[in-house]
Amino acid sequence: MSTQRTYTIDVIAGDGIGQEVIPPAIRCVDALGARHGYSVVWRERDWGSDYYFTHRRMMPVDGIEQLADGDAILLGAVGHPDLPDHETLWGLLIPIRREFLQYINLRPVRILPGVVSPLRKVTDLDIVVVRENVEGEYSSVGGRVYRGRSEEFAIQEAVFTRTGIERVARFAADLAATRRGRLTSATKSNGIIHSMPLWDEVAADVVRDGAGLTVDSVLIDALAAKVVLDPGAFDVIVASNLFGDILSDLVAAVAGSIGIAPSANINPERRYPSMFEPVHGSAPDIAGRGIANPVGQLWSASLMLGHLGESAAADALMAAVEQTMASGVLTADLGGRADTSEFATQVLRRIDG
Ligand code: GGG
Repeated sequence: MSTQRTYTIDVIAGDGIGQEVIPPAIRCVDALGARHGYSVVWRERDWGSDYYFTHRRMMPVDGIEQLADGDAILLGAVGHPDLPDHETLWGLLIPIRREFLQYINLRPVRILPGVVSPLRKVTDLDIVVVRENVEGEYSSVGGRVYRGRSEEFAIQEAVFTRTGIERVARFAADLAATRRGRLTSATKSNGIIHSMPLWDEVAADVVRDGAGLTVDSVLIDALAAKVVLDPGAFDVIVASNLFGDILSDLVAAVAGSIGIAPSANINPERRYPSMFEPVHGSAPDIAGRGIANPVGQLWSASLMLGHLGESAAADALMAAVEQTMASGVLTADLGGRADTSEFATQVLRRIDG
């Protein structure tokens, strides 16, 4: 009798460099499967901006239902220079996060071997941003009136619920307890007078009995400065949808490049598939040149393997990535000369041992 574990994973390479960084991730996950006793049925979805140009939508009407019975989703990038960014995001990425209640967006960042921070004195950086992922400032509540006229205005509401804040704060506190025990909550309750005081109160309630945790609440503007000046002082940062998005790009840039940063959009209850995607977008400026850094995608694939319970394979993938980087094989965004394919070949060589 076979003991092989099989996973069904939907893969949406999407746009731009998503098409270039997804194939190495698939090859690595398959190569690890051969060694670690699992196999993957990849369901490749041709969704994204090219799909939009033919169908006037980013994914099929029943796209969410098509994904619902999979074990996980591996996403590349979305965004096209000929389409408004809100069309591409709200046509694909955001519906998946919301429909599958992926309310945690986990964004770990650290300085990987072989990388020198652009701020040379920064050598100590190991932070996880826990971003609230289905509400907050990313809300569809609002509207535009008098389009194109001088009287035109837009109203954009942010939606913060007690449940939404509580669950993200709890997840972040639990995570901090498994790490260095330090939790920072990003706020702006001095200027945003309704939602942010609620954020502060609920987060404080959640962590009140967080035994052994050091907890603080820092205004987002001061926090942005502090993570640049002294990133070593931070461990886990919990933030709203928008603040978490901005902070994680900032921290990734300080750690060397946005190209390395992974993310996991998690439905912690496992009622629905979770989605794994690099933090970077489709990068039209470098798309098609084969020079994209695949590390953010490979690290995201490692997070996916960990979520599926394949922790040995997840660790082996990151070990292969880190050994490759430590050997001096780096892509151009990190000052190296390797292209996407050469980097992937080196990682695969290490996986194959
Ligand atoms: N890797 C997925 C991607 O293309 N992300 C681009 C982006 O702008 N994301 C915004 C967000 O995460 O909210």
